[in-house]
Amino acid sequence: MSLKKSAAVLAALALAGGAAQAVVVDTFGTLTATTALKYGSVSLPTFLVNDDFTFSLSAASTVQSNVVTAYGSITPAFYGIYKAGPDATFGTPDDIPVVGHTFSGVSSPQFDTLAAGNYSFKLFGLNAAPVSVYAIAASATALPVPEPETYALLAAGLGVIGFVASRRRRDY
Ligand SMILES: [Ca+2]
Repeated sequence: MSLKKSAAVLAALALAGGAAQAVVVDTFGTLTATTALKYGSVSLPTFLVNDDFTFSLSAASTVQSNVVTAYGSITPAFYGIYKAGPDATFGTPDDIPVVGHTFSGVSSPQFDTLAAGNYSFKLFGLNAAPVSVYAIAASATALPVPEPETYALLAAGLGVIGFVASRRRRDY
């Protein structure tokens, strides 16, 4: 089964079970540059993993995340980053998907640039073993904020380019 098909199957399963409100399993709190780990487990084969891990960003950041199966097998699996939406509550229909990552068994670190705000990692997957344990690792690095001098330099640079361009037009 291709990744796209796997994601479609998972999305259908998630919708089928969507009547039940998603339960916030755990929270990272405010993500920082220090990598934080959260664990989840599932103990029934073919049972759908549907876990939420909320986090917040105090500034626009690059978020690094990865889901690793520590024991057993959760495959196929999908995790997305969602915003809480206008009602500020996770697990309700107005949640806004920001980005999604699919993996089968083994995943690789993902990097997403996000604005300041409240988010949730939403993990969907099928347990393919009697017992599976997974870990989600996440950290955030604030994006550099340009200093006023940087803007002044940029404006000066653009001015010089404009001056040179106008001189060239006059020369020809
Ligand atoms: Ca919501």
